[in-house]
Amino acid sequence: MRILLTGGAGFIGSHLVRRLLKGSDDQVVNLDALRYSGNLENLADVASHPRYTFVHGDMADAPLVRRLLREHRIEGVINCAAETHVDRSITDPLAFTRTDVIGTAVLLEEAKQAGVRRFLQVSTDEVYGSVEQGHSTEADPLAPRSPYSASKAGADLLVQSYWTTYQFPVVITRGSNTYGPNQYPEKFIPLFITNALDDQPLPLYGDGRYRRDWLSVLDHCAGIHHVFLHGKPGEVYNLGGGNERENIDVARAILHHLGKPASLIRFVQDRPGHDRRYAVSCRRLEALGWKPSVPFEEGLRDTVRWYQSNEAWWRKIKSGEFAAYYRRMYERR
Ligand code: NAD
Ligand code: TDX
Repeated sequence: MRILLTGGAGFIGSHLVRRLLKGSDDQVVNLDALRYSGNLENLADVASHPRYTFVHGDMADAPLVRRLLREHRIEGVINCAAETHVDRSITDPLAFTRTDVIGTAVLLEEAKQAGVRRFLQVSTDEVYGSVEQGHSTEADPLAPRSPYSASKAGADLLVQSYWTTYQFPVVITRGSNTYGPNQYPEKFIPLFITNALDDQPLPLYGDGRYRRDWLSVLDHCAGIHHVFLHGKPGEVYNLGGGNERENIDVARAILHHLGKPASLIRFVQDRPGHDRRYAVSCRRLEALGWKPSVPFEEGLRDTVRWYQSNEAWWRKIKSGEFAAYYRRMYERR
């Protein structure tokens, strides 16, 4: 299939490009605005692949999207691009409305007008809000609580409305917290690994007992690909790792893998509106034939090793824009 993927230079997107190119005859056009987390080094190994094209641009740019859909005779769209970090959404919420809501709206409308056969929206379990007990199912109401998750929920509602109103064949995946190589080090796991490697404090928010369900990026991409190929039009699919852990336990495991002391853990001021727990039921996607395959302990150990062996990748990031961000976010905590 000829696929337009947005956000392919980011963390999940770059793994997805590699997955789509492997073992199929898909053509992949990657449209990425190269915002702070977009990094072409993530794709160095596939840059000259004959079935891959990179386009530097914004998915909210309607004429550009229209031209790409036409010139490449695109049959399927996967929307992976977004502003993705909850802490940044607290200090700069409008950037999230612009990209996650307006950007998705433009892409969706252009894809419909071009007669695209498949549109997959990469969403998140955060749209269900904080889940005190049990597991969210796809039928649960959306109850987002941060500007990030509210923007993602807005996009989901728009995408679903295109099925209801136009029978435009959309599918949505709602993935849980994802980890693995090439994740921008603002996120919890890569931040804690790289800080620990430098013997810097690990800033644990609040009491550290918030719970997340960790999903390997390989499993996340396999799930997205599976839904893209086999999902029922108009349907939403939750995608979780089945690895629910308290943050403090993940922090301890990272320190253990690196042989660093627990004294590096620093309890800091909590994130405003911090969601206590996310947990999704994946029965629907399992019935469709997907299940996660990477045990968390193995996946975390391999991720720690990747950051240990790829210092040049993250060192460059942490000494650039990130350094000012880190001071802004953490010095006052
Ligand atoms: P990321 O921040 O690493 O990558 C986002 C990419 O989108 C970057 O390459 C960036 O340059 C690009 N981008 C941003 N705005 C753009 C625009 N207007 N036009 C084109 N490209 C643009 O994010 P990620 O963690 O890889 O997340 C990818 C997707 O998966 C997002 O939709 C996110 O909401 C979703 N998701 C992420 C997680 C997670 O834990 N990381 C979990 C569930 C869902
Ligand atoms: O410095 C930190 N200290 C800390 O205790 C950071 C950055 C995070 N945390 C906590 C907050 C969360 O409870 O760790 C947990 C994970 O935090 P993040 O990595 O920021 O992820 P989260 O807020 O759960 O959102 C992530 O999962 C769903 C992604 O960033 C989203 O893009 C995705 O949709």
